[in-house]
Amino acid sequence: MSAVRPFEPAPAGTSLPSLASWVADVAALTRPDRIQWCDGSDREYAALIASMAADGTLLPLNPDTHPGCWLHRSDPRDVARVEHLTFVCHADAADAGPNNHWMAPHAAHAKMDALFAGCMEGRTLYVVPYCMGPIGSELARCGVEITDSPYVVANMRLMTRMGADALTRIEREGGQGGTFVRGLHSLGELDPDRRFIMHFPEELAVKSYGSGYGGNALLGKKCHALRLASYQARHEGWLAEHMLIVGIEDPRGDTHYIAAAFPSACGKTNLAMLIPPPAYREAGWKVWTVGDDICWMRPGEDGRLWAINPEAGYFGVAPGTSAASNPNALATIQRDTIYTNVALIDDDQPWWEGLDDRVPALDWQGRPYDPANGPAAHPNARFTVSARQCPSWSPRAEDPRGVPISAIVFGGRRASLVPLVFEARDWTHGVLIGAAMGSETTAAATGAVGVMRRDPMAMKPFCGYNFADYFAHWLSFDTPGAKLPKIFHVNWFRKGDDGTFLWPGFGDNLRVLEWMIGRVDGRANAVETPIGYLPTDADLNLEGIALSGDARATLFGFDRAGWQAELASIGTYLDEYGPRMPQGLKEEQQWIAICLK
Ligand code: OXD
Ligand code: MN
Repeated sequence: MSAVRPFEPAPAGTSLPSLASWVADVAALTRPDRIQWCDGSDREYAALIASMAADGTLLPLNPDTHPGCWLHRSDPRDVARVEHLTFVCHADAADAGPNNHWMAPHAAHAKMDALFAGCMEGRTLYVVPYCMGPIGSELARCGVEITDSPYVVANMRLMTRMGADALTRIEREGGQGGTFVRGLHSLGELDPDRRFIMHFPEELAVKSYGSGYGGNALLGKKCHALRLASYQARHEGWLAEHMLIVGIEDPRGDTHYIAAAFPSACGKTNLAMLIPPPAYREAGWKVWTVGDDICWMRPGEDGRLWAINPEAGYFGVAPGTSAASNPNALATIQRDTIYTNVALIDDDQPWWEGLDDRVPALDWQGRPYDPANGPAAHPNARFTVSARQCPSWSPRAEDPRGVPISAIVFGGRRASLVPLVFEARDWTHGVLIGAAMGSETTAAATGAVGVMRRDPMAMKPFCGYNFADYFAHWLSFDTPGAKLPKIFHVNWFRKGDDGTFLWPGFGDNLRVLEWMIGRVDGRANAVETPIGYLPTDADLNLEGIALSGDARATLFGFDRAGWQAELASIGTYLDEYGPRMPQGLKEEQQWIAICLK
C-alpha cells in the first residue's frame, strides 16, 4: 500500500472564486495526491497519452496503418451506459417524471459523497474546463469536469473544446454572475454495485462514480449536453436534442440543414457522414457533417431554428462501420483516434465485426480470438476522434450562429408497420410523431437487445425532466411568426416476411432526404393519409436500386388496421404521464385515431 501523503490544497488554477472553492472542496473530500488544471494543449495531450501507454491503460496500435491511434480495454463489467443506475434528482419527483429514475437531491448527494470520500487517494485529480459549442457562440454553454481518469481527460479533449479558452469564458461569465456545469467523476473501483450517475438539474451538477465508459464518464456529452441542457433549454427557450445535423448541398449549390433523432446505435453517424450514390455524386450532390449525436437549437430573429453541434468530436460505434457502410467514418479514424474495446489483427490493426473478412487475432478483452467467446469486438466498441478529421466535416460546425434547420427527422428501428418515410401535417402532429417514436433496443446500453420500447425523440435515456413538460416545451415553439422546420419520420429498418431489410439504407438514404428537401421547397409530391403525407414510390428517385413490387408496397404502404392498434398504444403511452401530458398532444392522437376508423 502506498503511504498516505499529507493533503495539499489546490493551487489557484483560476481567478474565479466559485470555481476555486468548488475544486478545493472536492479535493478535500476525494483526497487526491495531486491536482492538474488541464489547458487542452498538444503537450498536455501527449503527456497524458504517454503516461497511459506506460501503465497499460492504452496500447499502441500499428503506427504504419494507424498513426497516433491507441486501444483502451475497459473492465468487462463497464462497457455501456447504465440506465438503471442513472438518476435525475429534482427536488420534486414529479419534475423528473416517469421517464427518469429519481432520488431526492439530499439523499443522492449523501450517497455520492460517501462514495467519493477518499476515492482519489494515490490518484491525480484533473480539472477539465470545457465548452460545449464554438467558444464564441451565444448558443454554447460551459462546464468543468473533475475526474481521476486520464482516459476521460484525453477523450474530453477530443470531444469538447477543452482547456484554456474554455476556462477564460467560464471566468468571464462567472465574473458577470453566470454559471457553469459542475461535473464530478471518479472511476472509483469500477464495481457495478458501487456505480451511479446522478444529475442535479436545478444545481446544474452531475456526480458520476464507478464507470469509465463514455456515456457515463465523459460528462460533457450525455450528462451535460442532453440531461442538464434539456432542462436548461426549457427555461431559456431552446432545445437540446439527441440529433445529428447534416447539410445536404444540391447540384445548384443550395444547402439544406437537417437534424435527425435516432436512438443510440441506430445509424446517426452513418447518416451524418453519408456518401451520395454515384449518380448523385456525378450530378453534384454533396453532404456536409455538422454533428453526429447532439444538436442544440434556438429560434433566431428570422423565426427559423438555428442549430449548433455542442460537441467537437465523435464517440462512434465501431462494429458495422466499413468501407461500404460509412467510408467517411473509416477515413476519419485512420489516425489520431482512441479505440475502446475493439479486436486486434495480428499486426495490431483495430478490427470489428462488419469491417472486412480478415480474421482477428485477439478479442476485445485481449484473449486469443475464439468465436465460442462471442464477437471479437464488443458490440458497443467505440472510437473517439476529432470531428475535423472527417472528410465531410462542415466548416459551418464552427459558425457561432449555427446553421438554419429546414427539416427535423425522427426514426427508429421498426421491423414492421412503419413505412420508409412520412411527413407530419404540421408542428403539433410532428411533435406527436416524435413523442410516439419506438425502437428496438441496442447494445449502447446494458440490458436486453432487440426489445421494442417507446423512445420519444430518441431522448428516453437523456431527457433531464418530465416528458410531459418536455412535449409541452416542444409544442410552445409554434408561435405566430415562427418559421419552423417540417417534421418527418423515417424507418430504414423495415423487414420483409423473410426477415431481411427491405431498404438498402446508407448512401441510398439520400433519395429520401432529397424527397424531404423537395417537400420543404414545395416541389415534391405526397399523398395525404391519416398518419401524415406519404410519398408513392414514384415520388422518390429509385433509379439504380433493385426493389421488388412487394418491397415497394411495404415501404410506401399504409396498413390501416396496424396503425389503429399503434395509435391505441400511443394513447396508452401518453396516459402514463397523467394530467401533465399536454392536452394538445392527446387531442392530436385522438384525432388521428378517429381518422383511422
Ligand atoms: C451514444 C449513445 O454514445 O447514444 O451516443 O449511447
Ligand atoms: Mn447518442
